[in-house]
Amino acid sequence: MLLRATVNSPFGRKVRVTAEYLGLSHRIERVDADFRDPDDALRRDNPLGKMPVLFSEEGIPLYDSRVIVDYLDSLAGWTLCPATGEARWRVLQTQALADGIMDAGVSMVMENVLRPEQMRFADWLDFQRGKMERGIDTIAALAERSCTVDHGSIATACMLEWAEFRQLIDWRSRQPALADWLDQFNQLVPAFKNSAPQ
Ligand SMILES: N[C@@H](CCC(=O)N[C@@H](CS)C(=O)NCC(=O)O)C(=O)O
Repeated sequence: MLLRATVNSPFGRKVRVTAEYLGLSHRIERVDADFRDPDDALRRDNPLGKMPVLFSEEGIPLYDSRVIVDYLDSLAGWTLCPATGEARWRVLQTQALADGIMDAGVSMVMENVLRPEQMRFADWLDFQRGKMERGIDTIAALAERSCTVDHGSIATACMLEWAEFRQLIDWRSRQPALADWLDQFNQLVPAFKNSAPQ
């Protein structure tokens, strides 16, 4: 399988950590993608022009990251999300929240990186920062329950390290318990350490 994503994409990291944890990474080759380059095949493979895209074993260009991690889970026998019941919806809700925090962060990075300084919109940045702050507070409460390996915790761990890497929010001061949670996650998933943004 072919994965189009940079090493610093937090959504791409979700896929890489999931693949490694499930013992599938040897079946995946990663190739960088550039969403700013109109000639990059990314826009053909995913009309939204976003990474990650994973070419499945059947040759289907799969996106977005939630679909991809579900596909990988299917190959490995469905272990990363309970099939039914409240536990399933909690895992998927946590994943959606972590992804949403990353979406807000990506919007902030785009504003800061793509727009000339005089065109940056402070209210927009505050609007996105509010999503990150409320999201971090809620995810800290969810994470208090337990640390297990599933789609929700993988997305949460990728989100926390990426937000720190991009210096978008000081979640360690805001929700110190998340640091202990991340330590526990690191012990449960050694593959996570090896996939850090650079
Ligand atoms: N919902 C998507 C989000 C992916 C995403 O936003 N990726 C970023 C890079 S980390 C991107 O390619 N952005 C380009 C754009 O927004 O045009 C997913 O889960 O895969």
